[in-house]
Amino acid sequence: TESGDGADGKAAPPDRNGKETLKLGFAQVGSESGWRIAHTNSVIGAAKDAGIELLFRNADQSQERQFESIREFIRQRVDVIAFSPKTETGWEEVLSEAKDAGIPVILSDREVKVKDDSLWTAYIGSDFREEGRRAARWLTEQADREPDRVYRIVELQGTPDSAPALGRKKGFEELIRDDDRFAYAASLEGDFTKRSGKELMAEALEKFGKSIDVVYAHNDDMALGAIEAIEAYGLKPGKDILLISVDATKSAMDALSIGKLNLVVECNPLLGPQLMKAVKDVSQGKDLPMKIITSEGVFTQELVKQVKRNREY
Ligand code: GYE
Repeated sequence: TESGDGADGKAAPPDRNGKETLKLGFAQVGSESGWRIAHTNSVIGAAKDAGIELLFRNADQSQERQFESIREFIRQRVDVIAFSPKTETGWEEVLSEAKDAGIPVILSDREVKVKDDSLWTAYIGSDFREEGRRAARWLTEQADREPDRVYRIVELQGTPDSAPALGRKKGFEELIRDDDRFAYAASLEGDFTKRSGKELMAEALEKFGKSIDVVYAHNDDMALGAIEAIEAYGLKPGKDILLISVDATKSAMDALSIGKLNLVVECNPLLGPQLMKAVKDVSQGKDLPMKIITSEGVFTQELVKQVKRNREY
């Protein structure tokens, strides 16, 4: 029709003919971890490669700031908004505003829990619950080799109410809950930083000392902090206490290769290229799958020797 409206009354997707540059607003959660830095670099690099104009804001782990950035993107009339939600909950209002403005929202690496799933268009990231199961699966295999032993676990959780912390906890528990070879000494709330891992581990050691057998950290940075606390306490990480972490950043792979970590579950931060493809697709009116899940594995001390050391992140 002359007005450019579709027959169903909905606005037709803009015909860009490559003339206009797509504008993407990205509200990053923070710079809390090595994973996050790699993710940020991937998003910025991929936008450049794809010729997409990127408005990038970093919220420093504040949900309020993410709200502000999303509202700023709406005012600036970006074509697509993407963000990495700090927590699962609390997004109804701001995402409704984006929907009312007709701006599609893509979730990069963390999911939200909202009553109305039409508030977001697609999720690109990992299956966190499966990551938790992978961590527990390895632990149960270790336990199978040493019958009659009980493993007392300290869990270092990521940011409260964040999708990765919830999923990694749930998946892990699923496998060990009904197995009396495993018991929690403590499950402590951290925030994915090395600092929180070190502080929480120091506290746990004060309380439980040598009775701790395993540390399950929801990310590498917290595990690396825990390693420092364990060493400061006079114990050997990876030997006196087994350590499991998630992400597989370079510094964790190094710790794994010298025996200070025992298992690293992979979580891929290089999500920029997939995001840019999704931004283009959605702007052309193409349907996107609701969930685009990254395929990942695990690294043991044996395996890490075989993988290339020149990791990108
Ligand atoms: O595992 C952690 C980061 O959301 C998957 O956030 C991401 C997590 C990642 O701070 O290191």
